[in-house]
Amino acid sequence: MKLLHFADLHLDAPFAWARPEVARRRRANRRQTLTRIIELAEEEHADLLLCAGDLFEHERFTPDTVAFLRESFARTDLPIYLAPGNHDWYSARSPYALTEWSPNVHVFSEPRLTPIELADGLTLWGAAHRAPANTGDFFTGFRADRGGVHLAVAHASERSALPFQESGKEPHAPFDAGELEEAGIAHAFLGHYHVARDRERYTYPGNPDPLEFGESEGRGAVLASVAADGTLTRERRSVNISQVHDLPIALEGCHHLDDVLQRIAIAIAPLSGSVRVTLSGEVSADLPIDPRSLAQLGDHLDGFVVRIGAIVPSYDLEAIHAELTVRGQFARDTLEIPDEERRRKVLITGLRALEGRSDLEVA
Ligand SMILES: [Mn+2]
Repeated sequence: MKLLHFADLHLDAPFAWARPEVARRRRANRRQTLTRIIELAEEEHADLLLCAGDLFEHERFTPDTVAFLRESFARTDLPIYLAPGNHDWYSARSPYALTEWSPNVHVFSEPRLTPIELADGLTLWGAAHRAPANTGDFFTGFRADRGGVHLAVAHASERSALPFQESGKEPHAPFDAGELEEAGIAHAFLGHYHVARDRERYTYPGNPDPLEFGESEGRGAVLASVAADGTLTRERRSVNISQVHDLPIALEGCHHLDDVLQRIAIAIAPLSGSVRVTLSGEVSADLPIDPRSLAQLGDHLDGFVVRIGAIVPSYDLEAIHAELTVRGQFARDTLEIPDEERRRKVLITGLRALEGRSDLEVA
């Protein structure tokens, strides 16, 4: 039995950071990613396709997205099993309930694991979130009521992984990995964590198309083969459409704004898709770095975000030491500090405080 597993596509995600036309393009990319996933399943002669939740966002989906989903699923003979998550939770008003899906589509709609017999001796158990929050553990106390090999598809949070996943992730349908063995589940195909995670008894494929800047590599859809005894082999395939780059740029040696513009322009010239640059380094305190004035550099890109990182203003310390001013006197006073590194920190922090700045942390 060969299957393709994905999760967390988040169709109709808002991309609030982006201009409206860019956000629209990013949403279109997510649809293309689904098309690519279905094509991959067909090319690989998978027996079925699993989606472990957060296929779309219940708060934001458009009727057009639902029509797109319906048509995409109807165009293939592939059996498709959908387990609603916390973003696409199942209710009587959900597209899951209201859409006339083609016969190859099965939506798990119960808030507990229910079975589908995939083959003789092979059962797939799936469950649905029925609310956007406070969904309990699907696996605790569960025991398969029959023999054979048992697989599961669900949107759930394995507890030991919570600290490693994106900050602020809520424990939706939390469970402990040990519960799977107790429940007699050979393997659980899960969603919710966007960082890919492969363990003996469960798999998180990761979000198949980028949602955020700075996402780790290695996310995608997982092609898995399950042997008659439940042994699993799997490989992850990249299916992303969006190109997203997160680029740190050091501004050392930039003397004026044109230097900064040129340095950023050179760095982003070979890139396409969406780019976020984070500026850092010690530069003249007079250098006018305003993210808005740099925005047009990214006109050739789908999306461009400039972020000010650890920028430390440099000063002409020799000239300041000679000044007959309060800050000149302050600079001369710091000469009494014997440790050179400490002297530099005190001096720069003091100079910035005298300018009325509140970002006094010196790298
Ligand atoms: Mn989720």
